[in-house]
Amino acid sequence: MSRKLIVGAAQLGPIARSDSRRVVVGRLVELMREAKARGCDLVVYPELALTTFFPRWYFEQQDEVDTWFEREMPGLDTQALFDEARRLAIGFYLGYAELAEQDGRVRHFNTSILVGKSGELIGKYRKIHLPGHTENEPWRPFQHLEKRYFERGDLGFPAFQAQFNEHQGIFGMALCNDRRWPETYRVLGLQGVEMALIGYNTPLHYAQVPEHDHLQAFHNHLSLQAGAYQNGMWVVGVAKAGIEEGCDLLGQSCIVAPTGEIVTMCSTVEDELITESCNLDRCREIKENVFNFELHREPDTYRLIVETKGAIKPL
Ligand code: CDT
Repeated sequence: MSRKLIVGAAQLGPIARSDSRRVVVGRLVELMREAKARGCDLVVYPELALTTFFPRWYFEQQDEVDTWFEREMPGLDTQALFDEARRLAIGFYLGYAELAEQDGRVRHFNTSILVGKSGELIGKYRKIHLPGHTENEPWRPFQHLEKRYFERGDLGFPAFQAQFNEHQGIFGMALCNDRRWPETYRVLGLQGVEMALIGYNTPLHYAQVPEHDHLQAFHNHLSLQAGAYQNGMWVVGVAKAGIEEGCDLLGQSCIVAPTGEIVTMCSTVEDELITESCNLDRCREIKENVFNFELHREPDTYRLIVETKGAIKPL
C-alpha cells in the first residue's frame, strides 16, 4: 500500500518586533504558493509564526502583552492565509498566540491549528510543556517568559483524522519544548498518529547551562528522530530561525521518517521551504514490528509515569 502525502516544512527567518501581521502573512502566503507549486498537500509553519518571539521580553502591562495575541482566527490580518489555502486547496499548520474568552475569563495559550484544504479548522492544540520562567530575570541576555504569558494547554494531545489528498491519515500536533518530551509522542502514538507537526523557536544560547549551547542542533534532531522512531510516525519539525532581535535561533527544520531518519533538512536560517513525499503506510514498518504497542507494551509497569511528577529516589 502507499498513502503518499507531499508535505512542506516552511521555515521562517527572523521576524522583527516592528513587523506587522500583514507583512508576516505575506511571507506565509508566498511560502504557501511555493509549496503548492512543488506539489504539496500540506504546509507546516513554525510556533508563534505571526510575530517575533515576544516572550524574550518582560512587559509590565498586560495590555502590552495582549498586543501579541490573536483574538480571532482567522482575524482581519490572517484571513488572507485562509483564503489562499482555500484557493490553492492546500492544508496548513500554524502556530500563534491565542487569546480566548473561556469560562467567563480571558485565557492565553500558545496554540497551533490544523486547517484543511477548504480553509476549515480540523483541530487545535494548546502547548502543554511551557519552558522558561515566570518572573523577570534581568541577569539573562534575553528572557524566556512563556510560563508568565501562557497558561498550560487544556486540550491534551489530541489526534485528528484528516485528508489533504485522496488519502486519509492521522495527525497530531505539538509545539517546541513539547518535542523534547517522550510523553508527547507516546500519547500521540497511542492514538495511532502517523504524522506529528511541530513548530519551534529555539535560542542557541541556553542561559542556565551555556556549556550546552553547541548541542542545540543535536538535541533538536535527537528528540525529533527518537520520537518518530519509537512511535513509528513521520515528524515534521519547523523552525523560526536566524538572528531575531539579537537572539540567535536554531534552524535545521527537517522531516523525519518513521524509521527515525532525517529525509530532508533546511540549509539556511531564512524563509525556506523543504518538501518530502511521505508515505503514511511506512509507519506500519515500525508500528507493526519493533514498536508494536499491542504486542510489546507493558503499561502496568509504567505507573510511575502518570502517578508522579518529579523523580522518587530509592531510599
Ligand atoms: N519555544 C520553546 O519552547 N523554546 C524552548 C527553549 C528552551 S530554553 C528556555 C525549546 O525547548 O526549544
